[in-house]
Amino acid sequence: MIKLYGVPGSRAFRSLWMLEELGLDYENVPVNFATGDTRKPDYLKINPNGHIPALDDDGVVLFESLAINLYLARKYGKDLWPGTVEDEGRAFQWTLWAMTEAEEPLLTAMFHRLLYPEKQRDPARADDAARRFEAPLAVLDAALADRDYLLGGDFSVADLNVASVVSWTKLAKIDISGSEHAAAWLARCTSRPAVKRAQGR
Ligand SMILES: N[C@@H](CCC(=O)N[C@@H](CS)C(=O)NCC(=O)O)C(=O)O
Repeated sequence: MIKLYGVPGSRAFRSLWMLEELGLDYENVPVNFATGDTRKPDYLKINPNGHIPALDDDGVVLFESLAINLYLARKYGKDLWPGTVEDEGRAFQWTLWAMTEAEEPLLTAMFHRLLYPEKQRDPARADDAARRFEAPLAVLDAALADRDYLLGGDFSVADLNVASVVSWTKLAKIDISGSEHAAAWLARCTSRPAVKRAQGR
């Protein structure tokens, strides 16, 4: 039995989304960062970093949300895994891009506009982060100018991994409607039924 540790209101959502896309039977163990569960000794045996999500696939224990998704798509997702080595390269590229180019500015804006208590929020830091997200957003928008999805005509693990990070624009109060290709692509990805199912876990 596959076990996914983490709650939907966290980066665990990314892997819940993947599990729902794949239609796999799995148990969602609701380890919650907000209650300190992630730092308890039993959980640290599963993910010594003390973060969610973590996956246990019949003894294969993995951390890092987007790596978990690559693994799941490679192992179980005939339609979500790229059909060529070249497209695998593109899926790795976009996955690492999401983590290194997009995640930090979005997270910073989200914390300073929404998640921190009012007193701790710094509007200047939020605005700076939103500005820093403009360059990666332009890259994403250009990549989607002639295609519906990152690898071409079909939704793949590359889209899921990037969209699960870029969807933070909503909570970060960053309006991407001016980047019409990226905005339309994000709407296509996030309107998939698996997203709703993952949110409802
Ligand atoms: N790069 C990691 C980051 C995981 C992460 O930081 N998760 C947060 C929740 S969104 C967490 O577990 N925080 C609790 C803690 O660090 O104790 C991933 O994508 O899986």
